[in-house]
Amino acid sequence: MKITEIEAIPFAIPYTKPLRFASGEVHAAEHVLVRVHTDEGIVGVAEAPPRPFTYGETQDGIVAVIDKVFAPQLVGLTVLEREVIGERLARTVGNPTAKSAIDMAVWDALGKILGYPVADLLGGYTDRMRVSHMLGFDEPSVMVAEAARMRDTYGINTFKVKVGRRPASLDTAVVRALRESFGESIDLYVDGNRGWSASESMRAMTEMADLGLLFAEELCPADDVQGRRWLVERLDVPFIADESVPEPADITREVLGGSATAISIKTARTGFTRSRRAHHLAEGLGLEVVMGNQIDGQIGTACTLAFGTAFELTSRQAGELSNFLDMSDDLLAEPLQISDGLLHRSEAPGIGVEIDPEKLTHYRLDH
Ligand code: MUC
Ligand code: MG
Repeated sequence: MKITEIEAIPFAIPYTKPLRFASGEVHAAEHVLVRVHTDEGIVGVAEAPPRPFTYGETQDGIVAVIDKVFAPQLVGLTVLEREVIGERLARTVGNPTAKSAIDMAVWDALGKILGYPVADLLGGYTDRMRVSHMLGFDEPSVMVAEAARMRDTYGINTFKVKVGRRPASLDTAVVRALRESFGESIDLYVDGNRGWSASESMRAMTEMADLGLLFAEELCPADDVQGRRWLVERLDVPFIADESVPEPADITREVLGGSATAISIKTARTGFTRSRRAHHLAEGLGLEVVMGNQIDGQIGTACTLAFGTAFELTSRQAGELSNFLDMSDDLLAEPLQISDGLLHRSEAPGIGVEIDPEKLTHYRLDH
């Protein structure tokens, strides 16, 4: 059970098409594979996606903080001591995806040692989630064609539309075109990645009032506290906090302050241990939850799925589990398969993923 080594391996896999949104764009999965080795020869894995526009982390920075700061503090602890591990990681501020990948790789190792899926160890609520697909910025006709492809190929019928451009009509035209093309056969919600002001957000939401949106996510800057409260009070759909709640404590502050009514839980930034705290807060505060995507690859998606399927509240809404479809390849020996709009979790111990050694050799950047 003792941790003997923690590896941080940078790799890069190109996207087939870039994902564009109000705070940035992603052209390649330049992630870090984290491997936690134990003294019985078990290896737990997870991946950290650097998102400088959201958390300030970079690929080089994640490798450095794991090699130089985190690994020396954790080697020698056992994978059962997850609260001690969390306490040591918390001595360093920031670095949410580096910390979370370590946490999830530790859970993966624990699951493999015990012989149970992490989803069962966490809660074991269900074996599947409905999938929501994220549509990045483009022309309305291109975004409608992408949604049609996702529906026809994978059976996906929930879409999160990226908004936050100026003028806002660029985005409202997309949402209207989607509703007109698919009618009530799809569910739609929007994510602004903080792109609009509170008043621009209100005008756009008024313009889309007849389009039956499920949620609005992070439309305007979180530090415009007054503007955001003003907006959230006036909206008649739940307002999802994403970038404004990187830590469980932020959820309490945002919700009690009246600037959010729902949350996105991303295992990429809160791992399993702190996502569990976020889930319990959501339950206590009566919040809707969407399992979000940090533009994860298949390993990260398997982590989101393991956590999402563990609880009723996290599996109620469709989870954002399909960004990996835009990648040209991945590291897994057996790729995740979405069909009938569903993703089933693996029954294998741990997170349930196996790295293909040849793919890792091909895509790793460190030799
Ligand atoms: C999302 O839900 O916002 C884009 C930026 C980020 O932090 O996550 C992605 C998706
Ligand atoms: Mg978001």
